[in-house]
Amino acid sequence: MQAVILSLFAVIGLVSAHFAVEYPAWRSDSLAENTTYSQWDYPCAGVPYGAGNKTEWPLEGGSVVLDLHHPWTYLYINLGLGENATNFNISLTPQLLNVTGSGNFCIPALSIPAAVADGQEASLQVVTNGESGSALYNCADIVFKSSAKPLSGGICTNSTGVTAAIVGQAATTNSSSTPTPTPTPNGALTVVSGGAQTIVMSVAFGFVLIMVM
Ligand SMILES: *[C@@H]1O[C@H](CO)[C@@H](O)[C@H](O)[C@H]1NC(C)=O
Ligand SMILES: *[C@@H]1O[C@H](CO)[C@@H](O)[C@H](O)[C@H]1NC(C)=O
Ligand SMILES: *[C@@H]1O[C@H](CO)[C@@H](O)[C@H](O)[C@H]1NC(C)=O
Ligand SMILES: *[C@@H]1O[C@H](CO)[C@@H](O)[C@H](O)[C@H]1NC(C)=O
Ligand SMILES: *[C@@H]1O[C@H](CO)[C@@H](O)[C@H](O)[C@H]1NC(C)=O
Ligand SMILES: *[C@@H]1O[C@H](CO)[C@@H](O)[C@H](O)[C@H]1NC(C)=O
Ligand SMILES: *[C@@H]1O[C@H](CO)[C@@H](O)[C@H](O)[C@H]1NC(C)=O
Ligand SMILES: [Cu+2]
Repeated sequence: MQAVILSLFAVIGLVSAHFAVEYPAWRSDSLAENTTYSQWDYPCAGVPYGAGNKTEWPLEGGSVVLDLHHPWTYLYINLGLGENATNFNISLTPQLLNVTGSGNFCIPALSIPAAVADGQEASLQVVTNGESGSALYNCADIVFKSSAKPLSGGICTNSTGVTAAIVGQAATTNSSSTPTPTPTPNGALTVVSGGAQTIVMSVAFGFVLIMVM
């Protein structure tokens, strides 16, 4: 399988080169040809902690600017608290995004579903994947600062034709018509949370619903 991926990649070459994190500053340019970094490598493309700079990020959530190179990509962004975090177990994109188009994509302010204090060190893990399911990774190191502000205007833009949609939510339906798994009185609903994936199993209903978030 890996051989297939590698040979495909060799054919496609660097022309279809993955993605870049423009803001906050990524740990290192994982696309540079003079390194051993590879965006296929979990969790941070093989770039060691400490290789890059730390960006001050607002406590209430900051901006993320990506340069995407594929026609479309699934995107999720995870947060790991602490220095040299290896466990990126806080999802900042609870709903999987399908970003269509290549070029700049900016999320103006991602909210943080955890209590963070001024000076808290953390790392962002940006994950993209396509149809095959194989993922690409990049990390950016941040320090939460009450004085930091989200990006405004100019730097935070979406290139023409770059749009995002939440996977599984058709444009014609609204949230009240989205089916929601309901727990049964005897508690047959089990929620297993692990990393970026949440698996909801309802044994009583006789079906398994897997949501990749
Ligand atoms: C790789 O090349 C870039 C510019 O081409 C340079 O800035 C960087 O220092 C080089 N890195 C290594 C590890 O040689
Ligand atoms: C870190 O910031 C310094 C100063 O702005 C810059 O020269 C250097 O290239 C940055 N390092 C990385 C890995 O981006
Ligand atoms: C970060 O953690 C990894 C894995 O535990 C370890 O190998 C590495 O030396 C650490 N790096 C720093 C700068 O502490
Ligand atoms: C996330 O991982 C950290 C470090 O392993 C751990 O201390 C923390 O309890 C975890 N948080 C959640 C919500 O799983
Ligand atoms: C994601 O977007 C691409 C391009 O617009 C589309 O072909 C694909 O079907 C979408 N995937 C989902 C799950 O909506
Ligand atoms: C870019 O597009 C996404 C999804 O369509 C949207 O949420 C975001 O606000 C846009 N960014 C800017 C700077 O308008
Ligand atoms: C959402 O869908 C429901 C059921 O189809 C409908 O009753 C409701 O008015 C819709 N709400 C909005 C805001 O469109
Ligand atoms: Cu690529």
